[in-house]
Amino acid sequence: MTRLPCLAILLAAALRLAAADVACKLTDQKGALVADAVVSLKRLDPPEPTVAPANTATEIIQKDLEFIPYVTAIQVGTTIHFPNRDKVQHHVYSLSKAKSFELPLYSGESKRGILFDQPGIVTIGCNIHDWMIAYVVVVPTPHFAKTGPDGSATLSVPAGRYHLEIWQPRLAQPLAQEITVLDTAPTSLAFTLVLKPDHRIPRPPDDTEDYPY
Ligand SMILES: [Cu+2]
Repeated sequence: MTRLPCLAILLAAALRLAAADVACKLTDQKGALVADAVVSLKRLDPPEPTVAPANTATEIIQKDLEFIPYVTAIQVGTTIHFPNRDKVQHHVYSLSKAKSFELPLYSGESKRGILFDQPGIVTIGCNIHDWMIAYVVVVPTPHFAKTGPDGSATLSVPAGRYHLEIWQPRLAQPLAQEITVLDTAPTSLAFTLVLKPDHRIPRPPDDTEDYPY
């Protein structure tokens, strides 16, 4: 009777041991390190059961008339809250196909969180301050990471064959390829992304006067 649980524990331990690091380094066409890129790995083989997100909620704050962070990566099924840390009101919305919603003018905590229940890219804006923008990358896998200023993202995944995808706000289309992760050695991957110019709307020069926060 105790055998089965023991086997299950051994199997779980073996699967954990089989996890391997996948280290990605991203540069652009000029050789500059690329931050705010989301790397995701969806396992193709062996098939992976659908799992609920490890973190079911996170937040994107509004501070100094900006959304922070600029890019957020989440697994499908995660809720995001949008607290307003400014003295002025914000009107948060999205018209994206993967999630369209609206949080009419408010201060402080948002009355409700938004559940992101479909994979895709969701662009978040503020109706009052046109330059405020944030992106939510909703991925159908528990394996994802965002690059920091060093252009690096490391994922720890069980060995197997994966569909790798990279998204970044200035990438014309996501970069995708198949990779095989072995548990015998870490995987190091380098990517050169062809990035478009940054088309973000600039803030007004005297915004502190017009928008006292
Ligand atoms: Cu605003």
